[in-house]
Amino acid sequence: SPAPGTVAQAGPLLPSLERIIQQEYAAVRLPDDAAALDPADAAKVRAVVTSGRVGVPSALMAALPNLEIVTNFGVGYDTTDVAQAAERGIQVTNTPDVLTDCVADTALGLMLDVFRRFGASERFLRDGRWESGGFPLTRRFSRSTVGILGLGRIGQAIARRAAAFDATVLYTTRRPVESVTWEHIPSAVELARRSDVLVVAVPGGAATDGLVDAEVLRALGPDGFLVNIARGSVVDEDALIDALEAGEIAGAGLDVFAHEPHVPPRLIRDDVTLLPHVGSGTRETREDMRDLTLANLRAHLAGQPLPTPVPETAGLAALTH
Ligand code: 8YV
Repeated sequence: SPAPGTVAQAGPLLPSLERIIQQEYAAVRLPDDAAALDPADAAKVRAVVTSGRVGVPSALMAALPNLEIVTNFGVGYDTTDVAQAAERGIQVTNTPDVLTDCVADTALGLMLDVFRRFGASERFLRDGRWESGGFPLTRRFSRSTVGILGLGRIGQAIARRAAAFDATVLYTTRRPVESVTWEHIPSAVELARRSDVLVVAVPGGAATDGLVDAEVLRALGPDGFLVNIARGSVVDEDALIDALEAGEIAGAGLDVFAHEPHVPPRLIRDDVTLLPHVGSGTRETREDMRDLTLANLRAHLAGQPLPTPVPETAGLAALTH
């Protein structure tokens, strides 16, 4: 096994993952502030295990001169500086596929809840309000039009589930996806205009920052819902609050926020379903994510091909070895 200090941990991890990397590799936890890193310790680090919550941002990566790989627990890796990684020949891996079902299930749960208001109606019952009258009528989800922004693995899994509810599925991506029959809509504004619910399923990062802005929300309209299971950064959160307060959209279902774990108090409304970023949070999926994170780490340390490198660094192995 590699010398102590070779494998390091950035940010908190699933407890069983932390335990395994401590036992197998004597992994050390890096300080949250890159400036606090001891240069001798930093020079030992060849692999960092992290999650989307913390990642390996520019300053931390720059402080690790011998870094070879970042194994990210999570499919999203927008917190890791992949541009610097690609530049320096550092591999980055993530955990695609294993969490697709649970994240898509979460999207469906949020969609059903914003249309049918199960959470709000349960609060109504618990508050003892049923005795004085029934809950107001809600909206039908089956046979609605579901617009999906981004049609990767998770977007497609959401589309298949929505299709089982006899929904009309539309999607927006930069280029139409060849292998699907759902209708491609070239712009997010047009997608929003045509949809009863707009579901955000694009990766986070600079390319999608603020993609769902005031104009998209206005296009969604007073009968339209927004669901976000991707990254809070994709939605202009202030514009969303304004749209909700002005009645420009009907409601929202959110698993992700711009500044987690901070949730703006003005978002805590009866027409918004709020979840504390639990999309992938089942025992089964988190264990699969842990195992895939470890499989990438072990493959790298054994000089084997990586199971799930991210596209930005996938070609590097061939170039540098
Ligand atoms: C994780 C996620 O909970 O996979 C992702 O991109 O957002 C979630 O599955 C998160 O990355 C863990 O911190």
